[in-house]
Amino acid sequence: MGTTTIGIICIILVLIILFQIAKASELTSIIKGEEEDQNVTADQLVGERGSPGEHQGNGNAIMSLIFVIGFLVLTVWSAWYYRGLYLPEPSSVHGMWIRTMFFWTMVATVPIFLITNFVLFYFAYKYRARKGHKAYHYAENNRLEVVWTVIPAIVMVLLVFEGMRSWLKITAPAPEEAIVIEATAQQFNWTLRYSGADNDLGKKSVKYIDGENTLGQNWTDKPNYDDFTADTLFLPIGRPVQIKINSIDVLHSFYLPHFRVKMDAVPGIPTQFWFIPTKTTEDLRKMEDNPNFNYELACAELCGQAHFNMRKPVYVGTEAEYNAWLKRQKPTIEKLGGNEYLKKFEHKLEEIKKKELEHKLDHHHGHGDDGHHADKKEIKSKDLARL
Ligand SMILES: [Cu+2]
Repeated sequence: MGTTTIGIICIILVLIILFQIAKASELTSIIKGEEEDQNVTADQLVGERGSPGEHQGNGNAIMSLIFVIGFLVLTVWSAWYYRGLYLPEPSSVHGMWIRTMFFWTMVATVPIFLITNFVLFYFAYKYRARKGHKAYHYAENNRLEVVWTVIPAIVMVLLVFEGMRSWLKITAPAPEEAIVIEATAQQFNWTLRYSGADNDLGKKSVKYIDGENTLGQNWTDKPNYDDFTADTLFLPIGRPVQIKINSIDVLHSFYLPHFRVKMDAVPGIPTQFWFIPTKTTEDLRKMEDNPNFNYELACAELCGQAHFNMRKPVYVGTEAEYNAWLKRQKPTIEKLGGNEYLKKFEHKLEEIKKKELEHKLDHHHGHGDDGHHADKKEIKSKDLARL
């Protein structure tokens, strides 16, 4: 979906809003005719409620004023008090776009939030029931309604438009030269598989998963030979990285908070995300004035009892550091035992094929009508033989 398409959709939505306003103001002018002489005095209200007196009205009014002032002051204060816990400036290219979007969303919404919440409670205080005060019945003001509908509608459309534009850039296909890494989620661990020198991940299937072959790699597929798994998500600065995300049990979420990367890991539906790291771990250590700082990969989906434990260290280094690290990594096939293991795997493949064939035959035999008839006939002939 291109930018033009989104633009057209936005215009259509604005037109629908304007049409709804026109219809609503038409309806209110009809109702208006039936709503005259409904002004009520505070005295009448007090009388109807059985004279609770002015005290209760005052008490509630003052409480709501205290509540809203306390609430707004605490909101602002807590945002300031916890400022040290906020994430540092994003360490990725698209992270900066997301930050800019957050900034403008806050500019558009925070003042409105503060003003409307204050006014809501302040008016409850200001217009409390008092003896001798007559409530002024103010039914409608079309111009005012148009203003407070159209302005927020335009602001919202602009925010959504910018959001969609960024989202399309972020989720666009990864560049050819991107380093391809696979992240497999399971309770409660991430397995990171690098695609190796060919930058191509070998095929895998749940059929092949066992104690040794934990990802279920298909060892007849050559691109698997140079694939390796790593305990750290090691990335070079400035290079695009594509993460192919999948899960072998429940829902998880691949989350790199400092890079503003977050994507669900869904069993059966592979997802992906690509990004460019812009700050090394060393940069962050200096920025945060913390020599022990480390980036982190976390699971952001409450996936079970040890969900909190589902994390991996992330390290962003220079290109030279990355190459040196690559040299130290051993392909999975080597760790499994090389050719010896490949022979074992071939054997396993044959067994799997045999089982599949047996299963197919079983299936055919058990459910086919002919099978049943044949069984019955056999029994009958045996019985006859006995007689
Ligand atoms: Cu998880």
